[in-house]
Amino acid sequence: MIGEMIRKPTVEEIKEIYNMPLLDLIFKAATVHREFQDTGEVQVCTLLSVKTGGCSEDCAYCPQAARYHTDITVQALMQTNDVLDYARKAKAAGSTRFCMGAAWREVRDNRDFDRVIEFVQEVNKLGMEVCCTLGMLTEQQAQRLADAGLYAYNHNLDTSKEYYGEIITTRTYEDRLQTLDNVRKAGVSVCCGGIIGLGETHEDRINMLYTLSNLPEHPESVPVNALVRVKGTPLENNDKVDIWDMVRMIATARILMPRTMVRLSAGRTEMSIAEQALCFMAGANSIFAGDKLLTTPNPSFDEDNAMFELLGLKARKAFK
Ligand code: SAM
Ligand code: DTB
Ligand code: SF4
Repeated sequence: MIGEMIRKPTVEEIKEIYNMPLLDLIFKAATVHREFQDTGEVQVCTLLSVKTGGCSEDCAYCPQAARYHTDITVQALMQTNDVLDYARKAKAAGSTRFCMGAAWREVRDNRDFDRVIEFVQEVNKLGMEVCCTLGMLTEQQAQRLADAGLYAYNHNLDTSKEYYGEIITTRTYEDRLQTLDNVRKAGVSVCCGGIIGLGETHEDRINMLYTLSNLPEHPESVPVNALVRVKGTPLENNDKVDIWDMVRMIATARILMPRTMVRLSAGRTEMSIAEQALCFMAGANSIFAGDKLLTTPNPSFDEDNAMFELLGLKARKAFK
């Protein structure tokens, strides 16, 4: 079974892959990667937090939740021109996907949403893949974003269904799945993944991979984030994510979802080039570039360009 393209794997099958001896797992993932993807290419995405902090939710990892006392500066929704300046700079630095994030529980049908629609229209005109992550969406809101030119929507499951309640209590796993369904129905590309390092077990990670790979269609992209431990959040004292756990997670995702872009997401500032190279070897083929994620640091464009040069990687073209 291992090595075949498994469309809807069982938990047992995923467990078997996830628990392979590490070097065999990396080899298997690298083989699948070579069969289904162009291994010389990495998708370069840039994030911008268009509305920062003051969020009503209680996601235990998040520096933007109003109830935790973190060092971020709360900022209302940005102006269109400022967003466009940033998108142009990202494009000039080699980024092909621009993802706008808002610290909202859900989208509301108000003037702020009208302005986000304008962001989407304008960034789309720059020839970049436009992505948003704005919290929960109805089908109508997803359709409005799609009509404005939205290419992808990011909405993470974050962890397993079983562990979810330990991390977030202000919304349910079912809410998340409903939004993913609404995005899919609007014909928008789905970006959905999770975080490791929240205190979850290996079983939770396997269960999250089960949910992701058993969605009606595999997400087009799966971000794998290592927890960024932010002072003031309940998880600030968690252990640093072990690089081998990151590699195991990426490799399993690659084998389960061969056609998906697997993104080495948050946590790269704490990884060496050699460690990131292992992640690419294990099937990661996308990163967030630019010196900030949403509110926390990320390697600079220059550092990443030097890494690409060293590893012989090229940025993937938009809309491929
Ligand atoms: N508010 C919207 C939502 O929660 O869907 C969109 C923005 S939210 C910040 C997007 C994602 O960022 C979260 O689902 C989570 O996976 C990730 N994230 C937030 N804080 C993080 C952290 N400290 N470390 C790693 N990933 C994080
Ligand atoms: C994703 O999976 N990771 C990105 C993006 N999707 C929105 C966000 C990472 C955020 C890390 C913490 C911060 O910078 O605030
Ligand atoms: Fe709010 Fe999103 Fe952060 Fe949760 S992850 S607190 S919903 S910004």
